[in-house]
Amino acid sequence: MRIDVVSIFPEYLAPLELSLIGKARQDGLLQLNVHDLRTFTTDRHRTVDDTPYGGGAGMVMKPEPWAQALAAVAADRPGTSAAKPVLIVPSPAGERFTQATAHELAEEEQLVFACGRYEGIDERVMEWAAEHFTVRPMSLGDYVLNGGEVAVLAMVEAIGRLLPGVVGNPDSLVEESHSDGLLEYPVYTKPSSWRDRDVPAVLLSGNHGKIAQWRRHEQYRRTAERRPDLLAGFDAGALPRADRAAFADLGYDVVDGRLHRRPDAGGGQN
Ligand code: JEB
Repeated sequence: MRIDVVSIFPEYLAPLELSLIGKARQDGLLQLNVHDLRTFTTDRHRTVDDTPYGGGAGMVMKPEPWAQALAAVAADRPGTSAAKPVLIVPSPAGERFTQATAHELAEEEQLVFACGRYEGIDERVMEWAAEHFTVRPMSLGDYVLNGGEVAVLAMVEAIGRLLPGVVGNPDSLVEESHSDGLLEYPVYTKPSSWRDRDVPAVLLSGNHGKIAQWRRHEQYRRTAERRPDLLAGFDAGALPRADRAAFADLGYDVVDGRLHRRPDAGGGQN
């Protein structure tokens, strides 16, 4: 896979040289190029921003440097690729970036990330870019960042670790894909007793069936407590009796294969 990132703060992308992604680059699995948007300006002050039409706070990124940068990246393609590269534009107004998005994008040959700053990029850039790219405005989540760089670090790491050969131990990817959309179970390591706190005895029992069930029930408990929204999509159609009982203890009943919060259930949530 080839990834190009355009930013006015190329140094911000330095972490991509490290760790997993840096290793993938060294191993030739990932070709990553970071471009400084200011090198595509033509004025003496290398201007990338201007005041917003219609008024309002802050500045907006000018379109022409972006068109120059993106045209240069689009022209410099690996061979005669059929598909357009995907242009990902981090934005608080984008579609939510999820694990499913990461899997989709990991199948692409070339990804280009356009890191905005200020109040964002002149909207006409996204319209123009659709001639050369599949344009995807994407948001990391519902909070406000100062620019696209931090979002790109997160997205590139999420995508990069899915590329064949990048994650050292593919077992961890297999376990993830079996995770049913629930939160993960808690993990422990040695020593078995630490500052008067013991690892749950079941994990030392050697009973693999009981361990698997305990972990599943911990997933249910955590998800009900921290992310009850995830339980609406959970397939409870073929749950063992002990698992239905675990959900009943958490205040959830199974109706037609779906979990429903019992109206009279206590336990903190509204
Ligand atoms: C991404 C960005 C800004 C309004 C206010 C502030 C370019 N989840 C996310 N939150 N914020 C961003 C994001 C993602 N992905 C994000 C790109 C830019 C914020 N800003 C600041 C823009 N509009 C500028």
